[in-house]
Amino acid sequence: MITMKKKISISLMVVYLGIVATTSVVVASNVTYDHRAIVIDGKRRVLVSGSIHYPRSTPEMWPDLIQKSKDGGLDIIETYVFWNSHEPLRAQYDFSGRKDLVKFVKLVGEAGLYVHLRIGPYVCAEWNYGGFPLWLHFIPGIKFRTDNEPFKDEMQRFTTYIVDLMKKNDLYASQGGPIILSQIENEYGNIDVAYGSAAKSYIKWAANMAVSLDTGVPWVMCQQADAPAPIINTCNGFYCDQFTPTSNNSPKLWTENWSGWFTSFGGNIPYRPVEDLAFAVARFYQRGGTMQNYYMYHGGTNFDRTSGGPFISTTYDYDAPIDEYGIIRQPKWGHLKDVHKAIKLCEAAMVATDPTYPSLGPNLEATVYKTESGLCSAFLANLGTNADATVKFNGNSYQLPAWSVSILPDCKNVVLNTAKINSMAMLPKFIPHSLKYNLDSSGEIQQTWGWFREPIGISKTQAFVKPGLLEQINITADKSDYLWYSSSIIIKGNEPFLQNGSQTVLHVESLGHGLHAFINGKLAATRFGTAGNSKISVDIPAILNTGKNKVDLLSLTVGLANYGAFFDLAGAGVTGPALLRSSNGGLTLDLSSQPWTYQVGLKGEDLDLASGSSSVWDSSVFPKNQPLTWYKTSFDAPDGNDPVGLEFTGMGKGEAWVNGQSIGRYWPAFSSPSSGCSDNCDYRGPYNEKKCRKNCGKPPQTLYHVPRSWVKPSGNILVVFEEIGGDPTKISLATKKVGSMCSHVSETHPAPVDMWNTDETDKKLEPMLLLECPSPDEVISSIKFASFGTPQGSCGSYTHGKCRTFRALPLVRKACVGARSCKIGVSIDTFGDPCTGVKKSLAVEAICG
Ligand SMILES: *[C@@H]1O[C@H](CO)[C@@H](O)[C@H](O)[C@H]1NC(C)=O
Ligand SMILES: *[C@@H]1O[C@H](CO)[C@@H](O)[C@H](O)[C@H]1NC(C)=O
Ligand SMILES: CC(=O)N[C@H]1CO[C@H](CO)[C@@H](O)[C@@H]1O
Repeated sequence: MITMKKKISISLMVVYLGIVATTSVVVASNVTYDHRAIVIDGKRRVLVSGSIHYPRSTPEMWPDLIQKSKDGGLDIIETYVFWNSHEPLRAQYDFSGRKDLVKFVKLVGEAGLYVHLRIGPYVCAEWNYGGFPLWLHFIPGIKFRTDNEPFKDEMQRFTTYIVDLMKKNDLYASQGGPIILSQIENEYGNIDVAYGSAAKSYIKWAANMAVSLDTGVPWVMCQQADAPAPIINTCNGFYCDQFTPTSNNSPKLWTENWSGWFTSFGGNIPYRPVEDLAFAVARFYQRGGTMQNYYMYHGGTNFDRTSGGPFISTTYDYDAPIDEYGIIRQPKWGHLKDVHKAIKLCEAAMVATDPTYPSLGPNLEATVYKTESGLCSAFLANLGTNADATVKFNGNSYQLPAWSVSILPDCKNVVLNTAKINSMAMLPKFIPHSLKYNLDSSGEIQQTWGWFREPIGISKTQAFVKPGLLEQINITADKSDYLWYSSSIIIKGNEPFLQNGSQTVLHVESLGHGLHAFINGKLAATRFGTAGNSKISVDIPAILNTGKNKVDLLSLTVGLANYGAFFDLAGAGVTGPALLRSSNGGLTLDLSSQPWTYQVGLKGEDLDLASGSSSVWDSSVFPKNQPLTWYKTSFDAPDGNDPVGLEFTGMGKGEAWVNGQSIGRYWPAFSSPSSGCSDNCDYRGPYNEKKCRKNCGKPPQTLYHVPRSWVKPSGNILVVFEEIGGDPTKISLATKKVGSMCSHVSETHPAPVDMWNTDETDKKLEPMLLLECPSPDEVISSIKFASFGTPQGSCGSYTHGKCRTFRALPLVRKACVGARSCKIGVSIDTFGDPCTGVKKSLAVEAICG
C-alpha cells in the first residue's frame, strides 16, 4: 500500500462526483441491457441490490428498512411475490397489510430506489410450499413446474394479474415507476433434469409468456443456462465471480448473493463473516459483474405459518446487514456500505470498457478498467487462503492480505481493502421486561391466566371415517398444522402379542413432521423429524386393557417443503404402517388398513381462541407442563420505541398470537446439535452454509419478534397454544437496542472511503477511527475502553497489548464524549509512538446515552 497522505487527483474527483450525483435520480423510463450492464436511459450502470421480502416485516417498518438500505448504498430493492399470500383461495385476492405489494413498491420508488420484482411465481424462499397456494394441488391433472396445461394456465393467470396490477399503478420504469427488472420462474435449472424433455418446452413457454406481458423492462431467469433471449440468465450463490451469462449480449448479473443463511428449528445458527462477503462482492465487480443482490439485506420474520422447510425457524434473520428487528448489523452493514462506495468510485471506468487482466502472480489477480480518455480503475485480489502478499502494480507496491480485494478507483490509491474494516461494530443488547399487566390505576400488578385443554382425539362433528392411513396435506389442505388419526383396538386378552410377559409396542411410521401419540387418552410418545429428514419411525410401549383401547395420533406439519424437484408431492402424516407387536418379535396386528377417524385441526382453532375472545377460558388454578393446552393473558408493552420480542424459554413448542396476530411457531425446546460450531470462524477460504455456525447445543430461537405496531401501551392479549408442555409464567418480554459501539483500526488501514469522495483540499488521507451513535437523539456518554498500541480481542472484550500509550483514553474521551460522532486519526501523529517499528492500532469501545 502506498502512502495514505496523497490526495486523489482533482480531475478524477469531478468525474466521480458527477456519477454519484446521478444515482439519486429516480425516474427511469427506458431500461435495456447490453453485454456490460443494465442500461438506464441510455447509460450503463453499476448497481447494488438487496432483498427485502415485504410480508416478512410490517408496513410500519418498511420506510425505515428502505431508508437504511439506501443509506447502506443500495440502488435496488429486490423482492419475490408471494402467490399463496395474495391468492389464498382461487380468484380471491388479498393485498392488505403486510401483503400490500403496491404500497411497498411505491415506498421504494419514493425513497429514490429501483425495484427488481421477482414474480416467480414459484419462489422457494424458505416460504411455505415455495409460495404455491395449496389449492393448486387439487386441480385435476395438474403437474407443477412443467409443460402441463392446467399448471401453465394458473401460472400465466397469476403472473398476468401481478403485471397488470403493477401497470395499473404505473410502477414499471417504462411508465415512470421504479421497477427496472422482473424475474420469471426461479432456480429451475438446478432441478430441471428431473422433469425430462418437458423442462425445455416449459422454460421456452415461460419465457414467451413473460415477454408477451410487455412490461417494457427486461426479464431475468436465475440459474437457468438455457434461458431463451431476450431473457437474461443470472447467477445465485455464495460467489459468482466465475459466472458467465449464456448469451454474449447479456450482462453479468448476480441475483442471490447469500449474505448469510437461514436457520432451522433444531439447527445451529449460520453466520457469514463480512470480510468474506465483501470479498465475494468485490470479486464479482472485479470480474466484470455490474449488478449483484444481497439475499437477504433484511431477512425479517416468518410470521404466522408462512415458513417453509419443513422446520424453517420463525426468525429469518439471515445474518443480514439489517437484522430481524430492523437494527443495522455492524460492522456488516457499514463495511458493505464502504465497499459499495469504493465500487461506485470505479463506475465510470467500469461501464466504459471491458476489463483486462494483467498478470500479477500465482493466486493473485489484477483487473484493470482503462479507457483511452484517461479513466482508470483497478481491483487487486489475493485469492490465497493463508499468505498475505506484497505485489507490484503500475510501479507501486501494495500489501494484499490473504482472501482480500483492494479497490483502486484511480489505478493508484487504495480506497478500500475488503479485509480491513473501518466500520464500527455494535453489540446489540436485550433489555428484559417482565410480562405484567396493570389492572387498576392504583398501580397494583396482577398477572392472570386463562387456560383451555384441547380435547384428546376427535371432538368435532366434521370428523370423518376412512379405511386406511391417508396422507396429511391432501386432507388438511394446510388449513391447519394438525390432523388427528383416531382408531381403537379391541383386546380379548388371549392375543399372541400379549403373551409371554413381553412388552407390547405400537409401531408407527410417518412422513413427518411431528407426532404426539396418545393411548387411552394418555400421551405415550412425542417424536419429531429434523430439517434433514422429516420422517418418523417410532416404537411406543403400550399398556392395553381388555376390551376397547383408544389410539389417537396427532400428526403435525412444521412448514411445507419449498425446494427440490416435485417438492409439492413430498407429503406428510401417518401413512403407515401402524402395527401392534410384541417386543420379542414376530407376532403382529396390522392396524394400517382398518377404519380411522380423521379430524382436521384443533377444537381451539374452531373456537378462534387465537383472538382471545372466546368464553371457554378457565381461570381456576391453571395447569403447567401439560400437553395440548391453550393459555391466555394480558400484558403492557415496554415503554419507548425499541423493537419488542417475547422470550419463550420455559415453553415447549406451539404457536403464539398477540392481539390476534400470529407471531409464528415457537419451539425453544428443540436444541441444536452440540458440535459443529466455531465462534471465531476464519473468513479466509471459500464459505459455505456449514462453515461458520454458532449457538451449538442451545435452542436456535427463544426470542420471537412482536412488531411495535401490533401492540398498544396496555391491555395486549397474548394467546399461546402449547403442544408438548411448558410453563407460561416464564414467558417474558425483551426490547432490543444497541449496547456498545466499537472500532478497531490499524495504521495500515486505508483512509475512510468517504474522504476520497470529497474535494476538501489539504485533507490528510490517513486512517481514521469513526464512531457515531445510531440515534440522532443520543451522544457518546462514556468510553469503556481505548488503547493505541497492540490491543487485542473483539467488541466487548478488548484488552491492552504489551505496547500501549496512556494518552489514548484521555485523548479519545476529549474527542468523543458529549458528541454524537467523532473521528480520530490513527497514527503516531495523534498519539505519539509507544513502540517504534511495531505495527500499531487503535481500539475503542464507547457507550451512547
Ligand atoms: C431505449 O434505449 C435504447 C438503448 O440505449 C435505445 O436503443 C432505444 O432507442 C431507447 N428507446 C426509447 C423508446 O427511447
Ligand atoms: C387425495 O384425496 C383425494 C380425495 O379427497 C383422493 O382421491 C386422492 O387420491 C388423494 N391423493 C393422494 C395423493 O393421496
Ligand atoms: C440452490 C439453492 O440452495 N438455492 C437457495 C438459495 O438460497 C435461497 C435463499 O436462502 C433459497 O431460496 C434457495 O432455495
